[in-house]
Amino acid sequence: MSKTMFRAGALALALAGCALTAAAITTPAAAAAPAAAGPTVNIDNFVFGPAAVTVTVGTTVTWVNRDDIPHTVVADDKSFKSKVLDTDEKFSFTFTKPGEFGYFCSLHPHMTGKVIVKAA
Ligand SMILES: [Cu+2]
Repeated sequence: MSKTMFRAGALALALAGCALTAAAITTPAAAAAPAAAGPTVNIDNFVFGPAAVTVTVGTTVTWVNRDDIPHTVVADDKSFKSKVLDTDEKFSFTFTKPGEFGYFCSLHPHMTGKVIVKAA
């Protein structure tokens, strides 16, 4: 009797393990975006660094606030706009058109940067 129960428990664990494995395999594929991962711009001491990055069309740029005060990332032409980023929060934007995209921090407008997007 107890042996049977043990086996049933082991089978349940094995099935649970299979379900977890299947979920682990399925999730990243479903979340995969066509965009290429691109450079990271660190926001530190009221500076976007590097101040200018050059990417190709389809590249995602990620900003990370390494400062201990909030900042934002807002395009001059408003084509992208982050929420207020607290320390260690991130914002990503995928550039789909070539051009030069200046941006600034709406909380500290003297903070500026630029993304140069080249045709792929
Ligand atoms: Cu700021």
